[in-house]
Amino acid sequence: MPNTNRVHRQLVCLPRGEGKVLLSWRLLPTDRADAPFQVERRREASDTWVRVSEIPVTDSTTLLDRVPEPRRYEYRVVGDGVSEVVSVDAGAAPDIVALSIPLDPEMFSGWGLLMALGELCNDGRIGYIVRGARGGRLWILAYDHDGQLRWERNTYLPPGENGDAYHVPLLCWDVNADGRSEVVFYTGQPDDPREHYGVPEVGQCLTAVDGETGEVVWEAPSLMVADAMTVGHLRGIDQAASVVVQERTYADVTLTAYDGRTGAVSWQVDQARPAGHALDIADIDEDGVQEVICGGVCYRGDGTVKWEAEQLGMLISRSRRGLTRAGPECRSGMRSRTGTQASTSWTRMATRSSRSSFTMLTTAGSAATPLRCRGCSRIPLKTRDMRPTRPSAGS
Ligand SMILES: [Ca+2]
Ligand SMILES: [Ca+2]
Repeated sequence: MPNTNRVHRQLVCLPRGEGKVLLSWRLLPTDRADAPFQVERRREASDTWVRVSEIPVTDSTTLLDRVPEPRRYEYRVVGDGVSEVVSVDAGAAPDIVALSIPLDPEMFSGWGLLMALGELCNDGRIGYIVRGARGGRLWILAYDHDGQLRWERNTYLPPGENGDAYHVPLLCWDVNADGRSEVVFYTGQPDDPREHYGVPEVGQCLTAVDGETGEVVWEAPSLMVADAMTVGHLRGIDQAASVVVQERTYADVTLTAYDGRTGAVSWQVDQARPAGHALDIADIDEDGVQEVICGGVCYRGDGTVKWEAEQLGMLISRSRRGLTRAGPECRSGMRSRTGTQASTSWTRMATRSSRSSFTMLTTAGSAATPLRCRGCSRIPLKTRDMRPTRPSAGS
């Protein structure tokens, strides 16, 4: 018997002009790599589905359909279960926008704008968590996959010193391993007297709320709002997560790891070197425990230093905030020790791409054949890292 249960496959249908519709859907972890899918179409409000895939789709999760008339149709994908139904105007102009959600222009035209994605309702559908500003305070708003407002919370935080909120981070994750997603952000008090959030304040907290309801799960007192935040599994990939925050960016930083189950501080380190917008967590040695990489320093899951990169490669211009350029050490070559050749930017690039590229970087100094590139005799450079860059909002 075929499985007729409803399965959320994140089906996307986009008009591509001239009567064409592009469909894309998700291959689930429980699907075989060559799982067969059939695509079905019907006129909107019709009861009759028509199969449009001539043969089962087994080598991709996409299909380009040609419709008989330039009108609105509904689609679904049938594999192990039946996907959600998605409506599309096949006669519309080609578009790459799958979903447009209008937002309150008053709240989202100003200084607070930032968005994160996450499975708010634990149902396989991605929701949207948006940071906005209202009445001079930061707000967090959670929207369902279809754009319906689910909940909103006033953080009571004022804007930053520059009238912005670049460095007020936000994330969504199941941090306490109960099978439900949380949204984590900073909150102040209703009577917060500050004009700017960048000064210490008693009563300020790092707060985790339930993704579906917005109700508080835990609050961790925090005098400062950290510049960056990330989440990972520092006790083991199958254990509850930790939330790691980084205070300050271009000066010496403080890293704090919070136990995702309770919000208790697991460890805190003062790092006597600057960082950047590159706070990362990854299991770089594949031992099942993720490491934290910040400003060229790699920390084990318990907060002890695994290795520290030599300070080279990239310098930050303090006169022009956010301007990244190659440092003199890089142009003149460098001394090397195994496992130390990663600047902040390199580390970030490596941990976000693949383990192989990380291996390339960390063994460059000890490899029999040193890697070469333009402008540097020892380590590879990529021109995109030499360009001026702007700090990313909220990171
Ligand atoms: Ca949870
Ligand atoms: Ca590891």
